[in-house]
Amino acid sequence: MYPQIFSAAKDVDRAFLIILGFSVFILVVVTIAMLWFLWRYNVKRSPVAADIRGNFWAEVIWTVLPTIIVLGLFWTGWSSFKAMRTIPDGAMEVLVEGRMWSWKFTYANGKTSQELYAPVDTPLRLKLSSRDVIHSFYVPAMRVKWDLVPGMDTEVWIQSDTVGEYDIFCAEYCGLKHADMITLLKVLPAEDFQAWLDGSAETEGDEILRGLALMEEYGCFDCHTMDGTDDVAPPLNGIAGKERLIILPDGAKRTIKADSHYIKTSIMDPGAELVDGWDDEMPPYEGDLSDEDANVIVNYLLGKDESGKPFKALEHPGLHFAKVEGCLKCHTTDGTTTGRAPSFKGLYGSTITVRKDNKEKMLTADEEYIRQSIKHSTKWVAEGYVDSMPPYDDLNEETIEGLISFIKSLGGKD
Ligand code: HEC
Ligand code: HEC
Ligand SMILES: [Cu+2]
Repeated sequence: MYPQIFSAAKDVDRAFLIILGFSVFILVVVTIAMLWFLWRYNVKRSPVAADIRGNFWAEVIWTVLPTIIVLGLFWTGWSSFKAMRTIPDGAMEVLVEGRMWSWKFTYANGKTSQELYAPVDTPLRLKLSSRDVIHSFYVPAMRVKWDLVPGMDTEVWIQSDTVGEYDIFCAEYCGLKHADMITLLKVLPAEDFQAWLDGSAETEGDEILRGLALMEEYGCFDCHTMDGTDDVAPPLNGIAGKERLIILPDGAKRTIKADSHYIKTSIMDPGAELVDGWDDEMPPYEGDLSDEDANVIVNYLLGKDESGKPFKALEHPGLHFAKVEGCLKCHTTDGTTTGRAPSFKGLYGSTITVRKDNKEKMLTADEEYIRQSIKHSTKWVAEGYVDSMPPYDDLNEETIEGLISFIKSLGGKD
């Protein structure tokens, strides 16, 4: 059995052991009685069956005794159930969203993650909801299993007295990749948890997302793309190590390699090292962007985390959204198909056949169609697929824009 790390779960184990122990005891008693009757009332030993009618005490015993036993078993179950269902006041709230086929955890400060982080010795109130079909939130180490039913808000609570990592499963068959709905409950010391929540201790994915979020916040993508195409400014993907011909304020030209110093100067004081061929249009971010945030962006553009460890080469910002929102559980980005959903590659601008009820029509996958498909406000379903995509109508505009531009960057069929 998993270790006992949750006080309320200890009662569950106790109820389980009492009921199991009692069942084994009854099994043994009944088996012994049966064997004894076989031997004692064998036709050789008692050729004539006794005809017994009515026995007050026997009837009292077989009515009262089982009633007591059943009530006792009920009590052990009930008391553990009550402990699991009584959520302590002031428990930390986390929203748990189940969707085909991943989990999303949202904390009070708006931070989201795909693994459930929790501080040790702190009760968590988990508010469960489902985006699409019925899922079941199952944490064996907590002895907690509760259904997520679309349209119905439910909650459970957990608390761990030990730091560690524990499995989380979906325990309700929810379609093809149901088995992929595995993630971790990561119980951290309180300070580490706070640091994680405030975003200063980073995992690879978070670091990428922070750089990305900052760039979005400061409007960098209004002028720069991340997919190699020119906008009013040079694209920023793959900038690390690129040779740049720059113009210094005195008009002199120089060729340099884009390192962290250059990138930071380009952000804080763009006029100081202007890229040849581009206008001096970028606003200086000196004084606006804090030094720390600027470093996060620089690292993001260099493809390194804070400690200088490289993370996978810079990708299109929308790809991160696609990963975080779970789109890639069903869609691929390389033109292959999982059979579950059309690939994003080559989707943009392609002609596709969609159907609704028995009607069928051809249309071009333009921006608007992609946007509606994501929000799921069309009930038109791509030919050859079933309508298994969950609606994403609560994504914010930036995320949707990012997803659309990512799908566009993967090109059209023509
Ligand atoms: C108003 C449009 C605009 C905005 C907003 C903008 N930039 Fe720029 N950026 C430019 C232009 C134009 C250039 C090329 C001229 C130059 O070097 O200043 C440039 C150059 C750069 C360069 C050097 C690129 C190279 O190829 O060498 C970097 C790095 C950069 N910007 C990062 C950022 C970041 C990070 C942000 C957001 C914090 C941002 N930019 C916001 C217009 C913009
Ligand atoms: C559970 C699997 C699943 C997930 C998760 C999923 N999709 Fe889909 N998606 C589908 C299926 C199946 C279709 C085709 C049926 C239809 O048109 O509704 C589809 C269709 C689409 C289409 C229209 C493509 C076409 O050929 O008509 C777009 C665009 C799209 N999805 C984008 C997304 C984005 C963006 C996300 C993440 C925010 C996402 N999907 C998440 C299953 C999924
Ligand atoms: Cu599920």
